Amino acid sequence: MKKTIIVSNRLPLDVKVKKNELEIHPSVGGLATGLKSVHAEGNSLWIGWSGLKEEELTPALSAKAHEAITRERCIPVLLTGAEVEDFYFGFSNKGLWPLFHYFMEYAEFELGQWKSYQAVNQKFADAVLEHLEDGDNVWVHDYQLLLVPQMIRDKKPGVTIGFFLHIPFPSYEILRTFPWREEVLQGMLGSDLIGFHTYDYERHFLSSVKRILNYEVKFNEITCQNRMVKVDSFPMGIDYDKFYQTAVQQEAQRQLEEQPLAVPDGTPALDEVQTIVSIDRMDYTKGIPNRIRAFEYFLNKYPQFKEKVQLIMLAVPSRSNVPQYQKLKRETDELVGRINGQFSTINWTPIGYFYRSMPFEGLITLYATAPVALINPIRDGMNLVAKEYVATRIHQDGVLILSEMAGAAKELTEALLINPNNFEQIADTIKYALEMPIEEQRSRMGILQKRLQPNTVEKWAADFISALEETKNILPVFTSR
Ligand code: ADQ
Repeated sequence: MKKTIIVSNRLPLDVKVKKNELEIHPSVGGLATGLKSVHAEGNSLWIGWSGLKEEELTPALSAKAHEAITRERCIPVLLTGAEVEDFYFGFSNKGLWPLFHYFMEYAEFELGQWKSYQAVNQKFADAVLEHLEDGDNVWVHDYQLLLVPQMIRDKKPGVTIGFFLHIPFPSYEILRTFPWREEVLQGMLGSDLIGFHTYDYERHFLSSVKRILNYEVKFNEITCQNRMVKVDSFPMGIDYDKFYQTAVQQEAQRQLEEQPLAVPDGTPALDEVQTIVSIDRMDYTKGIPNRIRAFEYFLNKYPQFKEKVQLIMLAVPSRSNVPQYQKLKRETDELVGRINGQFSTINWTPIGYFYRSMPFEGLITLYATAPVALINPIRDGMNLVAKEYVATRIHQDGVLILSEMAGAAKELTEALLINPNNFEQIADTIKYALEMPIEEQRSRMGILQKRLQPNTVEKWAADFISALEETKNILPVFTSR
């Protein structure tokens, strides 16, 4: 039976060696969370890195790890310590990640790291080729593997390959500064179908292909040499029912304990401390320092909210050996410390800050108990947290404040959209959100939920795969298949 081979940098399992034993956890992050439900359907093989370095493994541990990973229908690509440094932390996370998120001043490009990026992409392509059977679809994911589609195509010209980029695709003016711009575009164009979260990213890609490679672009189709490549947007959804149903179960439990969630029946009274929640990976693209500074600005501008509102920030540790991330962590710690030191009273701490991962149940409680969510990335491909917040609002109350720089803002237009650099606007919007009458909350949230509920992550994957299948019908005109 033909299968889908999912290829992503990380597997859905994170494996570590501790005291000569293996520790296995599910991976956190948007891509892993989204594709797990696709993989659960059973007709796929997932190829990626498990988080282990070659040097850490004794033969016994290696066999154990292999057994545990393959049991989950996953194939590990093993990386050396040097590859993790140069390909992953180096080229991918110090080069491509900041560049594609418009943080040009953070982007570093080193020839040695580029060579490692090429070599590791080849390792992934080889792993795919080893497991590829006739009729299989290959679905490659994200910025760490931009060269993989063409590497596979070089060896197997007839195979059907899809590529999805989970982060923004930058405008031509940004991409043209990149030393290996032709190579990454050619790498992606090894695909039959290239997907982005939004139409804007798609447009940026098409314009770069036209201007850098001089290929013919008609609507969303690119003619490159003897093939045609289709480009489209597929906004990723979430496992809506899982979030909604867990929130329903938690509320049923609260009712048993006679502590149901308080839902305002008019304009919110603010007689208890209200929480504003934010959840992200600790990443400079997520706007964490901006959020804290904007919240400080809000407390100064509207002092009547002191002791009435608490910002709860959950930040999951991420790429913590990259210097920019260490700097961000220090800056966040200092800002939280300074503001809590300045504003706290015996009964109130303005910012509750948690630097850790959190189990799923805890995430749901956080979403469900916060009347406001403040999601203000500086740039974000999509941002699933915003969608998860909407899905847990079972009483249709609650207000989502969302950065217009998140891909999700294109769909979630009934959220209160803000520019993450405009503190005045954020402060006014927080006030507006905290005072929003319940009727307006319900009307906005109701529309958001209606839009998100049917557009699940399963549908996203199914839409992508069926568009990929479609390419088989149009391509033979151009190819030798
Ligand atoms: P991320 O940058 O990781 O994803 P996001 O889309 O918000 O960002 O997804 C984060 C996921 O991790 C969410 O499902 C969330 O529930 C989970 N998570 C976050 N913090 C957590 C915590 N403390 N504990 C447990 N779980 C936590 C990348 C892109 C995004 C894009 C996704 C999917 O950067 O723009 O939306 O891929 O394509």
